[in-house]
Amino acid sequence: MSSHYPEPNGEIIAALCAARAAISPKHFYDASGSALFERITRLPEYYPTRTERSIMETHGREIGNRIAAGATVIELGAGNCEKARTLCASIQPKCFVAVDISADFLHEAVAGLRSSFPALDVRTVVADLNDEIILPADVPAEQRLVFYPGSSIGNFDPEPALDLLRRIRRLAGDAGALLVGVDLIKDDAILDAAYNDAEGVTAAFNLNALAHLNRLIGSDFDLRDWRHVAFFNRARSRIEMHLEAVIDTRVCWPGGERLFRRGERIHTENSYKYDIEEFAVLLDRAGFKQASCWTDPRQWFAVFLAQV
Ligand code: AVI
Repeated sequence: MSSHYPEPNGEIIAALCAARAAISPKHFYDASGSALFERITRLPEYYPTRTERSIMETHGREIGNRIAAGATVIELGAGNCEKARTLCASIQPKCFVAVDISADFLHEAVAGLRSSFPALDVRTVVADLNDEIILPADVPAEQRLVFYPGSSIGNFDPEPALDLLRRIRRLAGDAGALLVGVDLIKDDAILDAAYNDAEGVTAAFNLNALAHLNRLIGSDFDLRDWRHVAFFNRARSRIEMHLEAVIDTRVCWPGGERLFRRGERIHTENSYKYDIEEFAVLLDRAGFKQASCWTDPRQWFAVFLAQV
């Protein structure tokens, strides 16, 4: 195993070489990964997207009434901007800023938004949410609504999630708000099925991280040597996704290599599931002192509007 490499690949390689090998979930989202994720959101087993949508449809008017008119909407992890459409139609912001890690996907998505809302000032910012989120200087600072749907906050471990909420609090400013979707704790069988769909789209999404890494660091992962593993870890309240070597396999990259034994895993993602009170406490600790929450009849998913 080799462990000392110059940035930016150093971090990726150090994680691959760690005793518990890992790939950051941000490496899921190249163009193919973003397209696969879109397919996941439409799968029968993957309930979060449609449950969140149903909450927004049922309670959209009430949510909209609590948000200042003329706000600037900043969507984090914007992806295809589909969720922003409904929000923009109901609260009619002057400015919309789509923030995402995948540049290609983002530019395509906002083109559609611009043609549907010609008067809307639409901006794009390519950013990694692990860092401070810097917007162009002329994005209005007042009445910002940060929109973070899809329970993507669940992909951060508890401390980094709190740090991100604090960065969002700074981004929103003193008169701003956060509208955030949060997946809730439920039966193992429902959770496990959502991350092990029958069609194998989630497996393809997970394996695609290896193809992405091959391009990023010049490694030679053979996707056929790996299988998708996902399960709910109730003690830690999170779905864990891993890639497991199905044979002994040696992976090489310029300047290094690692032998993975059959059964050895690379941890690729955590997806935390919260209970409502626990998430409200997290918002409070991040500096959002008032929060309202809407949920679906089965209490599978929650949408919080958090104000400073
Ligand atoms: C983006 N994020 C909220 C998804 C989730 O459910 O944690 C990513 C995902 N991973 C597998 N399926 C979906």
